[in-house]
Amino acid sequence: MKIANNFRRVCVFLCGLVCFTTASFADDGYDLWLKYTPITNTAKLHQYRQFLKYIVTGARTSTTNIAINELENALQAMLGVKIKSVGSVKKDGALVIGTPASSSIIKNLNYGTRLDSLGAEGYILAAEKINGKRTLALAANSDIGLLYGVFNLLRLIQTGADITNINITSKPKIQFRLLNHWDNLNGSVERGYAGKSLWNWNDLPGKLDPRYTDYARANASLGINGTVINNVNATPRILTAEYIEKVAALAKVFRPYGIKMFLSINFSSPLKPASGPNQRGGVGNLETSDPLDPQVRQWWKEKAHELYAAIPDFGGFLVKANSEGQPGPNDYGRTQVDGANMLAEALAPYNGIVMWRSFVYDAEVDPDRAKRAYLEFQPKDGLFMENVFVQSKNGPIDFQPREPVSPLFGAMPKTPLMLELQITQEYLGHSKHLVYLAPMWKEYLEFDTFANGKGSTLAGIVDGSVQHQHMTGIAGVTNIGNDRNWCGHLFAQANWYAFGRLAWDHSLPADQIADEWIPMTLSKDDQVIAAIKAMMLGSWEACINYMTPLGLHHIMQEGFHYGPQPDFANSREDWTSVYYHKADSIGIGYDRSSTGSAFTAQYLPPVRDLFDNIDTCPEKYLLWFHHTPWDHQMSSGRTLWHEMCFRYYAGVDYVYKMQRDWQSLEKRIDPEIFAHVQKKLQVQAQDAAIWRDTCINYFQKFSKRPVTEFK
Ligand code: GCW
Repeated sequence: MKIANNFRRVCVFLCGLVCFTTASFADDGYDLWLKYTPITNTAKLHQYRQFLKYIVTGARTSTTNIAINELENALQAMLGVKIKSVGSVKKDGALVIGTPASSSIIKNLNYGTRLDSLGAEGYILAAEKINGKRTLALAANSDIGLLYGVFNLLRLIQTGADITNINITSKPKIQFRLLNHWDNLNGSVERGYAGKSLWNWNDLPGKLDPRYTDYARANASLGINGTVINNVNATPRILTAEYIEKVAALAKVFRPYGIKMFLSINFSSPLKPASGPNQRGGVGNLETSDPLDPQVRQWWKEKAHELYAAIPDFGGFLVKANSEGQPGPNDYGRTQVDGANMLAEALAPYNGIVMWRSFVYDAEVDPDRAKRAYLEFQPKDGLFMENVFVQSKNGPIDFQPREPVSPLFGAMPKTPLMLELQITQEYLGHSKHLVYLAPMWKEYLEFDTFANGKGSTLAGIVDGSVQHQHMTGIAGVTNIGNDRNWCGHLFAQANWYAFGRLAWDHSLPADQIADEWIPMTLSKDDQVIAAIKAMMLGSWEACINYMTPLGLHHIMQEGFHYGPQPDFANSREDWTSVYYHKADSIGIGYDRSSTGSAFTAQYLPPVRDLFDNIDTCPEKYLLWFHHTPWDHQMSSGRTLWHEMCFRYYAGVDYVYKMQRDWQSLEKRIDPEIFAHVQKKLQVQAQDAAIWRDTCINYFQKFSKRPVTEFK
């Protein structure tokens, strides 16, 4: 990124010479939210210069070197002055950075219990008087904590915060904050819409793309502390000696940024090539991968040993088993618990963890797909080893534009559940649609499960406060690829950003996260910020409206999951669209109430009763839980059919409004970014209208009621 910055500076200079203009430079989006543009507010500039005249550090390590370099570069870019590192506090304006162990100045501040309670990753950032001099102190228990503190300080400066009397204590609410890549070893990315995989497997381990460092740096700036670099539909090859060496090279790049390496594994790995049930091929020498077979267990133990020899701080395994054709313990008549515990046993000596996914939907378990994961997993509560997470998607189906929260959360008090969110917009317009996902994640996180009485939010389940879990975790299926701007759509960067920020602190409001991201990425002009924030905040609801309003779901194009295909038919019933919407002459929606599939019974009261009754079910979930008559009265006074029409039109109109609002910012946004987003919005507008028209025309065949165009 430094190179990109320098390159840009040259471009700015040349552009200034040629055009005699102070207009902004062309921005290709590579620098994400770490642009460090000059502070133009003179009062703030003065304040920051007063407080940040020089840096005082203790003993240096690779991580503190990163932190100090980041500070020096960023402060020079933003404040226009060179900030030096010196040994002691002699005059006003020192930024003192250290742990009690590395810095005697920090130690003498006697933060004591305040620091103790921050764990390994938290930090204190406070205005202090040291030797009678005005000082800013950044203290942590570890170098990684210092790095996080540095990034926070730089965020505060980028967003124009007043730091005069600053006194911040911050620590992550969730322990494991991971990205999940669905990257294949051939360079493709499952559900990836930003180019190819970042990992150049052919060049590893010898050649390290500088982009790996930029990736680690961007994640560290958010507090993300681990990454699963390969697809859950995993090839056994990732566990060969050849690939372990490549993975170790990446792990080495990530390590000083506090990012731990994790891998998705294939359950058939111990098999010899093309053997066992269904002629599955592994990379071992065994005839079976039965988790209760002693040879198989030994194979995994040896593999763990080999992995930890190469990557001493390796994090653990993510596993998709007996799901969508992936192998698993069921192939041998064993349970998911048998499979998870075998791996957990192999990793336990090294403090590694297993993230065992609950994304299973075997049709034999129940006709209603929404019920299946709960039915398979909930009875297993308490049977998993201590170092096993059950990793569950936020909803019971599959990352739909909106889902009720999966009833598994709260129903497995003896098992740590890792929440899996999807940052990549598989069902929300890929990298073509501007959809800001923070409001969606907030809706999920704030959902009250009532698992331990009122206030048992999903966030509280995930952070362990409700059911007192000994380990906690959250994962985001990433939207990163090798596109120059990382995420395909410039605004998709906001989703990466928001995921990281919420993983650190799920109590942050969605609008506050936008308030951080916009000035760091697009503009520091208050009016521009307000306009863009308004666009972002309504964009998720709009997307729901033009795709799947009122609790509709899974009516996307088969496989592709982009456009609408409400008439999709298939021999596998739970893959058809009709299975999900159940439109007929009477009405539309899946009856999951006690008169139907009784999925509602998986929730705890009062949620169960709220969802079960069509009169109390929130309208946003209506068609998820109830087959609802076309003339059902909605709270708006409209009938269901008219409300559907209204929503489909409102959703598309919102996109038109975003187009107009963006257009009005033309002169105030970097021209390259402006044109990029303008083009994306055009596509979104066209495709949103296709969604609306296809769905309304299709559903009208059942409703047989006139279409009202709400304009
Ligand atoms: O949503 C579905 C996707 C698959 C994905 C699967 C999963 C990685 O369509 O592409 O596979 O979920 O989460 O395992």
